[in-house]
Amino acid sequence: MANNSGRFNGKVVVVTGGAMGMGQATAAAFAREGAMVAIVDVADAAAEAVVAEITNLGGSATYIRADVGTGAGAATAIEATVKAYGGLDVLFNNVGIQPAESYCNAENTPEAVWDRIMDVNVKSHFLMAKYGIPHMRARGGGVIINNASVQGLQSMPGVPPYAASKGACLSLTRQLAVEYAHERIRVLAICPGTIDTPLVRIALGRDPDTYAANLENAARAHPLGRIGQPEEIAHVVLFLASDGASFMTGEYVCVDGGMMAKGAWA
Ligand code: BMA
Repeated sequence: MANNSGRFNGKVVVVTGGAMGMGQATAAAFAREGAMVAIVDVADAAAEAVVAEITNLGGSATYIRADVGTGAGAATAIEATVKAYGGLDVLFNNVGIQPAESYCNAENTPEAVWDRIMDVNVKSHFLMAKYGIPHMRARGGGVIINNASVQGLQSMPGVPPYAASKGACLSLTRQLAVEYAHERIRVLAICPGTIDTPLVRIALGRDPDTYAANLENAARAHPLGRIGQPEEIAHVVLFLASDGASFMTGEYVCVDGGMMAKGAWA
């Protein structure tokens, strides 16, 4: 494949939510560097398009349809990956949702919205780890990277389940890291700021009249003066999954244009 550095030659990588946004960019980046990539999602057309994009360039990718917020879905995703590629080295727990109907205070948050966000954003991370770790052990180690958010570190009005899910991702990252370090399984998290993805377009475009203003505000909240691109997340995930990060585990990395560095008074 073009630009193959070989950094991930022979490695098997699973990306949940791999059809779009950060998942798509990261799946493509892993494939460009030699990995065999299982793209797990429920958005068939978008996922097939990512697979076609990768395979047309000579890379290896396959689409696995599974709802990883359920035990059966996560088990299927891992089994199908191992069947396709013979093992598992890297798990990017990327999938996340922040649906328009979730923007409200706790009193008005329907229980079903809370449950769905928790299932997709955090339970899926647990379930994919649960079913994936035995296969990493069989290879003598592996890397799990959880996609959290700056919203797991600081907060704002209107996001109770989303914020709670992202805080939980960070705690789970630390816990798994401590538990499995002795088996050479490293566990890390990233905290993206606002990234140009379908999730963020939904978030900023809840009211189409204010979309442009919201986008400008979002850009201003980042000291670098703009929102991020999915490829800028992919670069960091690949580094964390690589041997270059061999002494990192249990840590999160903000990829947020300086947002978390900025004081409220600044
Ligand atoms: C993300 C999403 C985005 C938001 C960003 C920064 O996780 O919630 O909608 O812009 O955090 O707050």
